[in-house]
Amino acid sequence: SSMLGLARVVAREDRIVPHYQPKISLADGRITGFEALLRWRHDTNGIQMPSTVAAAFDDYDLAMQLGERMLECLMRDMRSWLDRGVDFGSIAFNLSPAEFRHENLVPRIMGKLALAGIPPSCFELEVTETVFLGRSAGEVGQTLDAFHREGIRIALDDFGTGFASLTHLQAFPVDVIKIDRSFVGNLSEGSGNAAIVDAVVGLGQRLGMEVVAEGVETPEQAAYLLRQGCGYAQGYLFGKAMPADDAERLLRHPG
Ligand code: G
Ligand code: G
Ligand code: MN
Ligand code: NA
Repeated sequence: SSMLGLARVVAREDRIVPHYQPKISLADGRITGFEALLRWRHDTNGIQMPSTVAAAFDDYDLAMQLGERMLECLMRDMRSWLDRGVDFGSIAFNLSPAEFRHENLVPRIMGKLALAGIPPSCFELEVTETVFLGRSAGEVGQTLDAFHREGIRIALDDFGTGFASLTHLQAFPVDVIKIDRSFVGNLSEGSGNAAIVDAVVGLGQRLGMEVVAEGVETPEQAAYLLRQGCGYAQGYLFGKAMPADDAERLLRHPG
Protein backbone atom coordinates (compact mmCIF):
# COMPACT_ATOMS: atom_id res chain seq x y z
CA SER A 1 0.00 0.00 0.00
CA SER A 2 1.04 3.63 -0.21
CA MET A 3 1.28 3.74 3.59
CA LEU A 4 3.88 0.98 3.55
CA GLY A 5 5.73 2.78 0.76
CA LEU A 6 5.76 5.90 2.85
CA ALA A 7 7.01 3.97 5.88
CA ARG A 8 9.81 2.51 3.74
CA VAL A 9 10.93 6.00 2.82
CA VAL A 10 10.75 7.14 6.44
CA ALA A 11 12.82 4.16 7.58
CA ARG A 12 15.39 4.47 4.79
CA GLU A 13 15.93 8.20 4.90
CA ASP A 14 16.91 10.28 7.86
CA ARG A 15 13.39 11.53 8.61
CA ILE A 16 12.59 10.31 12.09
CA VAL A 17 12.35 13.01 14.73
CA PRO A 18 11.53 11.35 18.06
CA HIS A 19 9.28 13.45 20.29
CA TYR A 20 9.31 13.17 24.06
CA GLN A 21 6.28 13.41 26.32
CA PRO A 22 7.03 14.20 29.98
CA LYS A 23 6.04 11.78 32.73
CA ILE A 24 5.62 13.57 36.04
CA SER A 25 5.41 12.65 39.70
CA LEU A 26 1.94 13.74 40.88
CA ALA A 27 3.14 14.40 44.43
CA ASP A 28 5.59 17.18 43.47
CA GLY A 29 5.00 17.84 39.78
CA ARG A 30 8.58 16.94 38.92
CA ILE A 31 9.51 15.32 35.58
CA THR A 32 10.74 11.77 36.17
CA GLY A 33 11.23 10.82 32.55
CA PHE A 34 9.76 10.90 29.05
CA GLU A 35 7.95 8.55 26.69
CA ALA A 36 9.56 8.58 23.24
CA LEU A 37 6.98 8.80 20.46
CA LEU A 38 7.70 8.40 16.78
CA ARG A 39 7.34 11.47 14.58
CA TRP A 40 8.74 12.03 11.11
CA ARG A 41 9.49 15.03 8.95
CA HIS A 42 7.59 15.45 5.67
CA ASP A 43 9.35 17.57 3.06
CA THR A 44 6.59 20.13 2.84
CA ASN A 45 3.91 19.26 5.41
CA GLY A 46 6.06 19.32 8.54
CA ILE A 47 6.05 16.87 11.43
CA GLN A 48 3.82 13.80 10.95
CA MET A 49 2.10 11.57 13.52
CA PRO A 50 2.70 7.79 13.77
CA SER A 51 -0.83 7.12 12.46
CA THR A 52 0.51 8.06 8.99
CA VAL A 53 2.68 4.93 9.07
CA ALA A 54 0.61 2.78 11.47
CA ALA A 55 0.33 -0.14 9.03
CA ALA A 56 4.12 -0.42 9.09
CA PHE A 57 3.98 -1.65 12.69
CA ASP A 58 2.08 -4.75 11.44
CA ASP A 59 4.76 -5.49 8.82
CA TYR A 60 7.62 -7.42 10.40
CA ASP A 61 10.48 -5.96 8.33
CA LEU A 62 9.21 -2.40 8.38
CA ALA A 63 8.45 -2.46 12.10
CA MET A 64 12.02 -3.67 12.66
CA GLN A 65 13.46 -0.91 10.47
CA LEU A 66 11.41 1.86 12.05
CA GLY A 67 12.26 0.57 15.53
CA GLU A 68 15.94 0.43 14.62
CA ARG A 69 15.93 4.04 13.36
CA MET A 70 13.97 5.21 16.42
CA LEU A 71 16.43 3.50 18.76
CA GLU A 72 19.39 5.11 16.97
CA CYS A 73 17.80 8.52 17.46
CA LEU A 74 17.07 7.81 21.13
CA MET A 75 20.65 6.66 21.81
CA ARG A 76 21.95 9.84 20.18
CA ASP A 77 19.64 12.10 22.21
CA MET A 78 20.29 10.32 25.52
CA ARG A 79 24.07 10.39 24.87
CA SER A 80 23.92 14.11 24.16
CA TRP A 81 21.94 14.76 27.35
CA LEU A 82 24.32 12.68 29.46
CA ASP A 83 27.33 14.46 27.93
CA ARG A 84 25.89 17.82 28.88
CA GLY A 85 24.69 16.80 32.35
CA VAL A 86 20.98 17.02 31.51
CA ASP A 87 19.16 14.76 33.98
CA PHE A 88 16.32 13.38 31.84
CA GLY A 89 15.38 10.54 34.22
CA SER A 90 14.42 7.65 31.98
CA ILE A 91 13.30 7.36 28.37
CA ALA A 92 10.55 4.85 27.58
CA PHE A 93 10.53 3.20 24.16
CA ASN A 94 7.41 1.55 22.68
CA LEU A 95 8.33 -1.94 21.53
CA SER A 96 6.20 -3.17 18.61
CA PRO A 97 4.99 -6.80 18.68
CA ALA A 98 7.14 -7.46 15.60
CA GLU A 99 10.27 -6.26 17.36
CA PHE A 100 9.29 -8.29 20.38
CA ARG A 101 9.28 -11.46 18.23
CA HIS A 102 12.80 -10.80 17.00
CA GLU A 103 15.20 -13.50 18.18
CA ASN A 104 18.01 -11.22 19.19
CA LEU A 105 15.88 -8.57 20.84
CA VAL A 106 17.67 -8.50 24.18
CA PRO A 107 21.28 -8.43 22.91
CA ARG A 108 20.22 -6.01 20.17
CA ILE A 109 18.93 -3.42 22.62
CA MET A 110 21.50 -4.04 25.35
CA GLY A 111 24.25 -3.76 22.70
CA LYS A 112 22.99 -0.38 21.56
CA LEU A 113 22.83 0.91 25.12
CA ALA A 114 26.33 -0.37 25.87
CA LEU A 115 27.76 1.10 22.66
CA ALA A 116 26.29 4.51 23.50
CA GLY A 117 27.30 4.18 27.16
CA ILE A 118 23.72 4.60 28.41
CA PRO A 119 23.03 3.09 31.87
CA PRO A 120 20.10 0.62 31.71
CA SER A 121 18.41 2.61 34.48
CA CYS A 122 17.92 5.46 31.97
CA PHE A 123 15.89 3.24 29.66
CA GLU A 124 12.46 1.64 29.91
CA LEU A 125 10.43 -0.57 27.55
CA GLU A 126 6.69 -0.19 26.99
CA VAL A 127 4.89 -3.27 25.78
CA THR A 128 1.19 -3.75 25.17
CA GLU A 129 -0.65 -6.98 25.72
CA THR A 130 -0.57 -7.59 21.96
CA VAL A 131 2.98 -8.95 22.44
CA PHE A 132 1.34 -11.94 24.11
CA LEU A 133 -0.75 -12.81 21.02
CA GLY A 134 0.26 -16.13 19.50
CA ARG A 135 3.17 -16.66 21.86
CA SER A 136 3.52 -18.80 24.93
CA ALA A 137 3.74 -17.18 28.33
CA GLY A 138 7.10 -18.94 28.68
CA GLU A 139 8.63 -17.23 25.65
CA VAL A 140 7.37 -13.80 26.60
CA GLY A 141 8.46 -14.31 30.20
CA GLN A 142 11.99 -15.31 29.17
CA THR A 143 12.44 -12.13 27.16
CA LEU A 144 11.03 -9.85 29.85
CA ASP A 145 13.06 -11.62 32.56
CA ALA A 146 16.23 -11.18 30.51
CA PHE A 147 15.64 -7.42 30.19
CA HIS A 148 14.83 -7.22 33.84
CA ARG A 149 18.06 -8.94 34.85
CA GLU A 150 19.92 -6.34 32.76
CA GLY A 151 18.28 -3.57 34.78
CA ILE A 152 15.70 -2.47 32.20
CA ARG A 153 12.29 -1.57 33.55
CA ILE A 154 9.16 -2.95 31.86
CA ALA A 155 5.94 -0.95 31.53
CA LEU A 156 2.63 -2.55 30.55
CA ASP A 157 1.07 0.01 28.20
CA ASP A 158 -2.61 0.71 27.45
CA PHE A 159 -3.48 -1.29 30.56
CA GLY A 160 -7.08 -2.43 30.77
CA THR A 161 -7.77 -2.39 27.03
CA GLY A 162 -6.23 -5.81 26.32
CA PHE A 163 -7.00 -9.27 27.64
CA ALA A 164 -5.96 -11.47 30.58
CA SER A 165 -4.20 -8.47 32.10
CA LEU A 166 -4.27 -9.73 35.66
CA THR A 167 -2.56 -12.99 34.77
CA HIS A 168 0.19 -11.07 33.02
CA LEU A 169 0.81 -8.82 36.00
CA GLN A 170 1.59 -11.83 38.17
CA ALA A 171 3.45 -13.93 35.66
CA PHE A 172 5.83 -11.31 34.29
CA PRO A 173 8.32 -8.85 35.74
CA VAL A 174 6.20 -5.73 35.24
CA ASP A 175 7.54 -2.59 36.95
CA VAL A 176 5.05 -0.05 35.66
CA ILE A 177 1.34 -0.15 34.83
CA LYS A 178 0.17 2.55 32.42
CA ILE A 179 -3.57 3.16 32.77
CA ASP A 180 -4.98 3.72 29.30
CA ARG A 181 -6.21 7.22 28.66
CA SER A 182 -9.72 5.97 27.84
CA PHE A 183 -10.16 5.40 31.60
CA VAL A 184 -8.86 8.83 32.62
CA GLY A 185 -11.30 10.89 30.58
CA ASN A 186 -14.29 11.01 32.90
CA LEU A 187 -13.25 10.68 36.53
CA SER A 188 -16.20 12.24 38.32
CA GLU A 189 -16.86 10.54 41.66
CA GLY A 190 -19.01 7.46 41.21
CA SER A 191 -18.26 7.07 37.50
CA GLY A 192 -17.27 3.73 36.02
CA ASN A 193 -13.90 5.12 35.05
CA ALA A 194 -13.23 6.25 38.62
CA ALA A 195 -13.96 2.71 39.83
CA ILE A 196 -11.52 1.26 37.27
CA VAL A 197 -8.79 3.80 38.06
CA ASP A 198 -9.17 3.19 41.81
CA ALA A 199 -8.90 -0.57 41.30
CA VAL A 200 -5.81 -0.36 39.08
CA VAL A 201 -4.06 2.04 41.45
CA GLY A 202 -4.80 -0.34 44.35
CA LEU A 203 -3.56 -3.28 42.30
CA GLY A 204 -0.31 -1.46 41.53
CA GLN A 205 0.22 -0.59 45.18
CA ARG A 206 -0.42 -4.16 46.35
CA LEU A 207 1.83 -5.65 43.67
CA GLY A 208 4.59 -3.08 44.24
CA MET A 209 4.31 -1.55 40.78
CA GLU A 210 4.52 2.06 39.71
CA VAL A 211 1.22 3.35 38.24
CA VAL A 212 1.15 5.99 35.50
CA ALA A 213 -2.14 7.55 34.40
CA GLU A 214 -2.13 8.50 30.72
CA GLY A 215 -4.06 11.25 28.98
CA VAL A 216 -4.36 13.58 31.99
CA GLU A 217 -5.74 16.83 30.61
CA THR A 218 -7.27 18.71 33.57
CA PRO A 219 -6.15 19.75 37.08
CA GLU A 220 -9.26 17.99 38.43
CA GLN A 221 -8.13 14.69 36.92
CA ALA A 222 -4.64 15.16 38.37
CA ALA A 223 -6.06 15.98 41.82
CA TYR A 224 -8.32 12.94 41.75
CA LEU A 225 -5.45 10.65 40.76
CA LEU A 226 -3.19 12.06 43.48
CA ARG A 227 -5.93 11.58 46.09
CA GLN A 228 -6.32 7.95 45.06
CA GLY A 229 -2.58 7.35 45.41
CA CYS A 230 -1.61 7.23 41.74
CA GLY A 231 2.09 8.09 41.62
CA TYR A 232 2.70 9.35 38.09
CA ALA A 233 0.95 10.93 35.13
CA GLN A 234 1.34 11.86 31.51
CA GLY A 235 -0.92 14.06 29.43
CA TYR A 236 -1.52 17.39 27.78
CA LEU A 237 -1.91 19.04 31.22
CA PHE A 238 1.83 18.54 31.72
CA GLY A 239 3.01 18.55 28.13
CA LYS A 240 2.52 17.06 24.69
CA ALA A 241 5.25 15.05 23.01
CA MET A 242 7.93 17.56 21.97
CA PRO A 243 11.28 17.62 20.14
CA ALA A 244 14.44 16.86 22.17
CA ASP A 245 15.44 20.54 22.43
CA ASP A 246 12.07 21.48 23.92
CA ALA A 247 12.21 18.54 26.34
CA GLU A 248 15.62 19.79 27.48
CA ARG A 249 14.30 23.32 27.94
CA LEU A 250 11.41 21.98 30.01
CA LEU A 251 13.88 20.10 32.23
CA ARG A 252 15.97 23.25 32.75
CA HIS A 253 12.98 25.53 33.32
CA PRO A 254 10.07 23.46 34.63
CA GLY A 255 6.64 25.06 34.84
O1 G B 1 2.29 9.49 19.37
P1 G B 1 0.80 9.25 19.45
O2 G B 1 0.87 10.51 19.61
O3 G B 1 0.05 9.53 18.14
O4 G B 1 1.05 7.69 19.22
C1 G B 1 0.09 6.89 18.58
C2 G B 1 0.40 5.43 18.75
O5 G B 1 1.63 5.09 18.12
C3 G B 1 0.55 5.02 20.23
O6 G B 1 -0.18 3.81 20.40
C4 G B 1 2.00 4.76 20.39
O7 G B 1 2.25 3.72 21.33
C5 G B 1 2.45 4.36 18.99
N1 G B 1 3.86 4.71 18.82
C6 G B 1 4.38 5.93 18.88
N2 G B 1 5.72 5.89 18.72
C7 G B 1 6.03 4.59 18.59
C8 G B 1 7.28 3.88 18.41
O8 G B 1 8.38 4.45 18.37
N3 G B 1 7.21 2.53 18.27
C9 G B 1 6.03 1.85 18.33
N4 G B 1 6.07 0.53 18.18
N5 G B 1 4.85 2.47 18.50
C10 G B 1 4.86 3.84 18.64
O1 G C 1 -0.48 4.05 23.08
P1 G C 1 0.48 4.98 23.75
O2 G C 1 0.08 5.21 25.16
O3 G C 1 1.91 4.60 23.61
O4 G C 1 0.35 6.38 23.00
C1 G C 1 0.26 7.58 23.61
C2 G C 1 -0.67 8.38 22.73
O5 G C 1 -1.49 9.24 23.53
C3 G C 1 0.05 9.27 21.78
O6 G C 1 -0.72 9.32 20.62
C4 G C 1 -0.01 10.63 22.49
O7 G C 1 0.20 11.70 21.61
C5 G C 1 -1.39 10.58 23.08
N1 G C 1 -1.61 11.46 24.22
C6 G C 1 -0.73 11.77 25.18
N2 G C 1 -1.27 12.59 26.12
C7 G C 1 -2.55 12.79 25.74
C8 G C 1 -3.64 13.56 26.32
O8 G C 1 -3.53 14.18 27.37
N3 G C 1 -4.81 13.53 25.64
C9 G C 1 -4.98 12.82 24.50
N4 G C 1 -6.17 12.87 23.90
N5 G C 1 -3.98 12.09 23.92
C10 G C 1 -2.78 12.08 24.54
MN1 MN D 1 3.17 4.04 25.19
NA1 NA E 1 -0.53 3.87 26.39
